[in-house]
Amino acid sequence: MEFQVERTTKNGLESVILRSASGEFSAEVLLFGATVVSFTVGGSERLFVSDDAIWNGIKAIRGGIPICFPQFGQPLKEMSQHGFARNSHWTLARTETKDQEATVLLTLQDTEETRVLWPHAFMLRYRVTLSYRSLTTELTAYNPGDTDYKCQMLLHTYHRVQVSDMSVDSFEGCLCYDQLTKGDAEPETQRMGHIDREVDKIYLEKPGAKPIPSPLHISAQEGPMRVYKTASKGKMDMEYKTEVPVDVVFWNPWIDKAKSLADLPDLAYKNFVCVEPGIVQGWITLCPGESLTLSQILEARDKE
Ligand code: TA6
Repeated sequence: MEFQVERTTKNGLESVILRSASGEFSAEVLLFGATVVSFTVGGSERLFVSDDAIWNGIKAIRGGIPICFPQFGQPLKEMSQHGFARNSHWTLARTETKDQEATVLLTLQDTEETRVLWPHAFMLRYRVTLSYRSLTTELTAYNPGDTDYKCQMLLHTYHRVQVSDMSVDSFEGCLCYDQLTKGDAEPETQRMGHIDREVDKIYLEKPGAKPIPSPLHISAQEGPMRVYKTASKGKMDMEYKTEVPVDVVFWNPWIDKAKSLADLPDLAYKNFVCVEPGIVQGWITLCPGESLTLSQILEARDKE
């Protein structure tokens, strides 16, 4: 199967389209925020992007796969929620096509502006690969500097679904921290992840707790989606890496929170669920010369 790459623009923002020559599969990633804004399978869009998203190259796009780095949420108040990667202008480093896939590599490194927010040298490489039925997004953070830094990272993926007919299989038994109640983390009792109210849960992967399945299975009208997640830490450009646990955030704003988001139509909460692999419990320290990689594979299946 032949794949192609095309540089273009979307709503005035530079983008790269990856597609199979047949047109059966495609993906589009912006240079702004390195945000993937489309993944289509058989002509069906599998990611959600808000109709009210703001495409001004300043505010992060509401939807697709925003990148959260160097923080998730806003533990460091001097930096915006979810960090600056998702509203920074990335560099297109390389595109590549092979007989079974197409890849685009985007990079971001520290600038005067980022050093004001976060006083560290860093390099991010984001590899987006489209292949048969699958979209792989791999984010690597490097420490090219001479002092340690601590970071978090997360791929804030918006899946296009009808929440009334959607389930995630399965967080059952996984350690769950509920961001709404902010109590102690407890094992999830629900067999299937459903949405019938505001949900903002962080499932924690840690020694002694039930591992979060990889893949997670999202069942939806649009067709099943499998979400694979892995992370590793090592020395830059050296083979040996150690595995890093990957947490998963499960979010839908529901009615009231949706109304509070200016870049989301009031009723759009019905049309997406966020299943977000990331490294968000505590911080990962990268010593000079170390790297941290988070990978997500979305594998779209046909409607059953
Ligand atoms: O991923 C869950 C979350 O942290 C929610 O608490 C909600 O704030 C969501 O991210 C969206 O955040 P944003 O800054 O994109 O509006």
